[in-house]
Amino acid sequence: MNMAGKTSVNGESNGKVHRKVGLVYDDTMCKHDTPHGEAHPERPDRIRVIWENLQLAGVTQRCVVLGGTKAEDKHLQLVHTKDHVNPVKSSTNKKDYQSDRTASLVNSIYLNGSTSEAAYLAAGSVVEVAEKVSKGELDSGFAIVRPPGHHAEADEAMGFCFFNNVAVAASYLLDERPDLGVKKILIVDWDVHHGNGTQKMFWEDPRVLVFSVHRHEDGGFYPGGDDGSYNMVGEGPGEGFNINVPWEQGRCGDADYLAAWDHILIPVAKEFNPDIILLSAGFDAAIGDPLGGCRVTPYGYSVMLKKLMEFAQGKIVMALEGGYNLDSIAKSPLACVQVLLEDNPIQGSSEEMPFMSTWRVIQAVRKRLCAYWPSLADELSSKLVNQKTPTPIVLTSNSNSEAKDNAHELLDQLSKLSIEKHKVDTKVSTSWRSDLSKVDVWYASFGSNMWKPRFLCYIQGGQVEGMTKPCVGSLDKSPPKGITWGIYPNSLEQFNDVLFQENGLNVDFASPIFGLTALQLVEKNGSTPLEADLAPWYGNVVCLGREGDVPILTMTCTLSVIEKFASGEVPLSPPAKAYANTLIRGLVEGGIFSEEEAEAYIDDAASKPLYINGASREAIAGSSAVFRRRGDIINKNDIIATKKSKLMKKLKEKREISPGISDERHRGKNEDQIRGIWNKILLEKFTSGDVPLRPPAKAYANTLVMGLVEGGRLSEEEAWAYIDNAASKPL
Ligand code: X5A
Ligand code: ZN
Repeated sequence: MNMAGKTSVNGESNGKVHRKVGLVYDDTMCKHDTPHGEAHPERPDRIRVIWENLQLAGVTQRCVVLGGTKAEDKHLQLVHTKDHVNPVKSSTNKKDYQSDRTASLVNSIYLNGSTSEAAYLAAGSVVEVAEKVSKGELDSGFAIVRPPGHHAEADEAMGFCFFNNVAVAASYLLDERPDLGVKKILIVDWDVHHGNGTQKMFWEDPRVLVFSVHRHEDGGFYPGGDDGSYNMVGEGPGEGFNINVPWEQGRCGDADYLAAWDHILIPVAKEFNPDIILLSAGFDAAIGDPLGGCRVTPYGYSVMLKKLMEFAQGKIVMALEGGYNLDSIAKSPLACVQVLLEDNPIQGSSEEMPFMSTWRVIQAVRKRLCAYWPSLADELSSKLVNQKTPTPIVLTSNSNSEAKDNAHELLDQLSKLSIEKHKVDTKVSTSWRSDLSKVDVWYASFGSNMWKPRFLCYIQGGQVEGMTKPCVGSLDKSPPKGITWGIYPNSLEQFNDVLFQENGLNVDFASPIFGLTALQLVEKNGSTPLEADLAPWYGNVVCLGREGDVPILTMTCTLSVIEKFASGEVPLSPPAKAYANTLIRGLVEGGIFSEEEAEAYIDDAASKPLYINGASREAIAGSSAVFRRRGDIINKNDIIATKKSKLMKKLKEKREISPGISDERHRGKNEDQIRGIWNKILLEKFTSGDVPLRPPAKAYANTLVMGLVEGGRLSEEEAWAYIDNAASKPL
């Protein structure tokens, strides 16, 4: 057997040379903890879950595992003052932090008897990996350390940071190890917060190019002030060697970060041509992070990292900074280590477009820095920049209050948000929007909302044909990201605003109509009713499944409403013309039907009696699936055939007259009220899935499939399998 090229001591297997990746993990760093065991987002479990997940995935065996190394004082003092280093060092012996809780929590810092040891290990470990990578002993490495470092300034601990681990390592390479030949260092800081400490330490140093992308919001986001602005480019010889990409808003995701990579960082890195890259790898811009409010996925992180591997022969040293969602912080670092190992093609995709504000920021950064980096000089093409919908107006609060740093307090607040609670409660009313704005859901459109302009009215305000009055829109008018016809990604905040408006309620409610408790319930049970008096019609929220971690929600009418149809209390009759037109537009927009076909389709649907029996009653109550069976898929030819039937013609005529105008039960009702009744009826037909073999349900399934296919994520077959699977799962 010829083993050549299969295995070798140099990490070669299957003909592929694997890269030598160093990992530092040392349990001692877990001993840094809050003095009285109070909950704090920067907690020991952060590094534990990263490590456990790497082990679980079997990557630790394929890396070079190193224990922690303590930093030397003289190396810390390359960037910190003695007066800063010494108190941290001696904090081990001090007991005053234990007796004075408030002092210990000042400036987003806490100490216990092991803080000093952990801080020395964190800085020393990054130095160790940086040295080994510079020497070529390792190709790259990841120091899984805490406490983090990038907020720490020369003489100040802040933002959970004591020593600036990455800055210490950079200075060590440049000032202490000229023998290693490292002359130019690129520091990339993708932690959601600005790396204020690192910026200051290399402010006048052209050997270190500091790049930080962060939520800024004009100085409103931690650490705040002007330091994180794109005008901060460095000074003296360091002028042009400091680059800030300050997001104007939260909720930035893969598309926003990758746009910053493609249009700022990567072209500059090409020009700068670093000898090594140090990565301040916080994972608090990750989707689900309680502090960050952004939505970068593991895939996004891996692509950002992969793009950096093109430089410095892939010599990258990752150092953990923030990241406070234990689930996200387990996944994204694993995705990154897999990139460092270069053994897997990157899995995943992003359909989102950058926010308008993202392009604005990128343009501003390029303009400010193009004097130093000629590759930034060109105006971005308007085609690129206009890929996204209007400027989002983000009204949610982005306070950097300490309360928000405290996961416990945050959870406490969230647990107070319940659908049972609609009384004005000042504490809740100030927080529910910002809290729910960070929770992602997909809104699956139905009925008239399948016509995109109509749905957008519920988000952005306005009125389209077929609406009786203008919508105010959501208080957060930022456009849904990456609209795919039929399914709209959304925040739970906006979903609430759609529910409010669909039910004729004001959007300035003091509490959500559908909060986190309700979200949990709907995911568990498949559907959940809202409080009856608040939501007379669309009082049922249904979970159609999940796309990744994000639940797909829609709303239907309740069983009691369907019973009203069944009993004849609310009569069934074709929809009003304007409303039928809206539905037709939606169907045509989806590309399933020509206008004629869509008309026939609606007519056909309107001609069907509301069929309701025990089983479908149950289905509505459980509302587990709008598309119950595979055989329920629309057959376009059938529709076209139906269209030609005489019955269709009759029904069409009937519709054009006016909805059931001669009906006894309409006496005393005005046109709007009558139309309202028909609207609900048609809505019900499009949503509940109660009527087996009823065309609207099929069409709806089709639109979902088309949306998924259009998004480029799935083949048609895969999309059907996905929908079928979602529909068949008992939720
Ligand atoms: C390293 C890091 C965040 C500090 C937030 C303090 N620090 N409010 O993510
Ligand atoms: Zn951070």
